[in-house]
Amino acid sequence: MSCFLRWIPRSFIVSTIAMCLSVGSEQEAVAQALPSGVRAVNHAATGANTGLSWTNAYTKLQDAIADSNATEIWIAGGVYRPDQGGGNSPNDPDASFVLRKDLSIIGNFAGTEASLSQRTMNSAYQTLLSGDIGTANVNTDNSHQVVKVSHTGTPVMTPANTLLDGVTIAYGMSDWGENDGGAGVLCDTGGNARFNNCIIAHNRTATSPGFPFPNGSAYGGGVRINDASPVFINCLIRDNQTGDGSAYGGGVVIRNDSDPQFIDCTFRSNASGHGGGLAVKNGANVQLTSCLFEGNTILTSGSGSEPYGGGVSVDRSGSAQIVNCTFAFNTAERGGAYAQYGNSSSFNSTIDNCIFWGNTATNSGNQIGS
Ligand SMILES: [Ca+2]
Repeated sequence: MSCFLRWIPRSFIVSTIAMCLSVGSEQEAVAQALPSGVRAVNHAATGANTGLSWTNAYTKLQDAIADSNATEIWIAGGVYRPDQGGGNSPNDPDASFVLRKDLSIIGNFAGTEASLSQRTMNSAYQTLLSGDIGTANVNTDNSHQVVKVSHTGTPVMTPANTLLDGVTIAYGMSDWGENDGGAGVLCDTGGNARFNNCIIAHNRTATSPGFPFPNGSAYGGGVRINDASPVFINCLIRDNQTGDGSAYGGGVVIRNDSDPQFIDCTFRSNASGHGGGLAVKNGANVQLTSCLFEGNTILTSGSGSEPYGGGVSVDRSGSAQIVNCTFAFNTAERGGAYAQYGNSSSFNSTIDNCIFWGNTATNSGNQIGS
């Protein structure tokens, strides 16, 4: 090659390189089609809003979800709100991003990738599904549930056919009794989706909006799972909250005929009346594998009853299989890390190969209480 270049005039080489650069720029400007079934979303796109390429990406995530031909949605970093696009009304707190069977919704793209394998989980491309609609930084008008999923009929929804990956879900604000909790994510009947690499943070459920929260029933600040068995892998669930009193599950509440799994997840600084990090109720089961519960707490500022389980609470009709988990610096009145309570004397849970360190309880059971 060096012999070949030796006799070519330098000016020819320079002009050829310049031409190549020019052609490259033009190709970059051409909208490259994405794999079949993939729809692109980029809030900053200025193209045809078809979702068929990054250049022509949908600017609203709801428009991509409404595209019935989409099997996979790629979202470039930025902020997306559930009241925008897809026929939703601006400022409507009942608008949610609704997952559906046979659809994967995947965030954290730079907005140039041609294949999923090119995505890097770079925080610069954080994809925020924000419930902070209406007046910015005021939570009383925020989304009641930022993300919802349920499914009836057959074939059933499974973690293998429904995915939400690489997004942050934040600032939901749910009223228990009216919107039924799960301000970040509500997995209702048959909503057996898979959540990978998600952050669920700063969501609130209370008997009425506002802060600090009043007493009363309020279930699931971050996530509510009801008659569903979703799977959460490598997710961070932090700074979610319910009210105190008879509230359950600052991070997650699991109820009724549910058997979800949490694998390699972190629960940090969540708070509730019971189960600051996670609460199991009404005969449900949970499988916790290689999870960290750190700095979750129980709220006792009001006339709270049974302020159990800073990290995890399980009522005696329910159960948990906890393997290879760490509980550190969680606090409660009873059972700083873990509490099982109720009228029955049965203990249905298993706790294997776990670390309990630095948890505290003001009444009884710094680590495990009942
Ligand atoms: Ca707001």
